[in-house]
Amino acid sequence: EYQGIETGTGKTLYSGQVTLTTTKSGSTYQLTDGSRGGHKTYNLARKTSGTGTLFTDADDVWGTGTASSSTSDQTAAADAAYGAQETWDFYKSTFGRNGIKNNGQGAYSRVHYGSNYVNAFWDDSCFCMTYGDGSGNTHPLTALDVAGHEMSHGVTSNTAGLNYSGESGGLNEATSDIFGTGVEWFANNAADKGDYLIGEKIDINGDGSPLRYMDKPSKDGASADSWSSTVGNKDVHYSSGVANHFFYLLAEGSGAKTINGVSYNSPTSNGAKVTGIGRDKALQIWYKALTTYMTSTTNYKAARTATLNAASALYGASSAEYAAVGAAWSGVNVN
Ligand code: ASN
Ligand code: ZN
Ligand code: CA
Repeated sequence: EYQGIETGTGKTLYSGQVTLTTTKSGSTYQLTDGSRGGHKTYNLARKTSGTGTLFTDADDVWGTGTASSSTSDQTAAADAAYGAQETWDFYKSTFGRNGIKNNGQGAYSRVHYGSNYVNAFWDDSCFCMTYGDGSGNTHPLTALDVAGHEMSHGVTSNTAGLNYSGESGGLNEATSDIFGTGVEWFANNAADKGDYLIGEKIDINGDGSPLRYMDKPSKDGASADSWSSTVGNKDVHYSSGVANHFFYLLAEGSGAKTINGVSYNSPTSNGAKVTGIGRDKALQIWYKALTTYMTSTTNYKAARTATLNAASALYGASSAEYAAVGAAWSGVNVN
């Protein structure tokens, strides 16, 4: 009998079969990731408070790959653990960031929150994220981009600290969509390929449409494609559209294209053409802006300055990357 880091198998709902880092204690496996700050996955079994019960298992195979309304269901846990694992690895390998606080500390996840709860959320006070099971308790909100989105709220809290209202709130939400999408691309999972859609796997609308579109945010019927003086009055999940659209334009450029089988068409508000610099550079610019130049009160105008400063520091003020940042913001009416 020994206690150590193990490699288990997750049979997830959204990401197929994956490997999960687990811990062996005696003859029982725990859903504790000893190689990523000790991140643990707990079962709330429909309660709405407390930490819940740590998932344990006899054979280190977690879940069945099928949605279940059982409160002991491991499948949602496998998705949540995988999302936390990929998010940790995304931040580490893309930015050299060692966990949400950059101090090596793992967070924890709680699944099966409440009954028919159609949301997921990050909470700074517990340093944890929580997932509902969706409608009918069989559509857990545990997809990869959602996990990356929620954990990125923790990163924002521990860096720029963007206030969660007005334009800074839209920037806070967009940061979570940008890095949530970054996690999805990073994971390179055959069952959940990278895209610029948010929450496409959870089918929250019941018609296969995603929660949000980064190429043309207004496709959701509520988000802003570009800045206006009243954009800060919108819900933060809709004012985020300006920055999500900026990020898409910066990474991929304006116009129509198809990536991984998904068609995008991203017009600019000024009609000017934007040439993308690629996702990797766009992510580096946003991360440097978030962690170095943005503050709790950064608005869209200041975000333009912050990202230009980031591009200048990373690539130089006369670089194509710097020019693309300016062009992408102008393409969403942030001048
Ligand atoms: N899923 C939502 C979010 O991350 C939760 C909320 O609105 N509190 O923003
Ligand atoms: Zn959010
Ligand atoms: Ca997605």
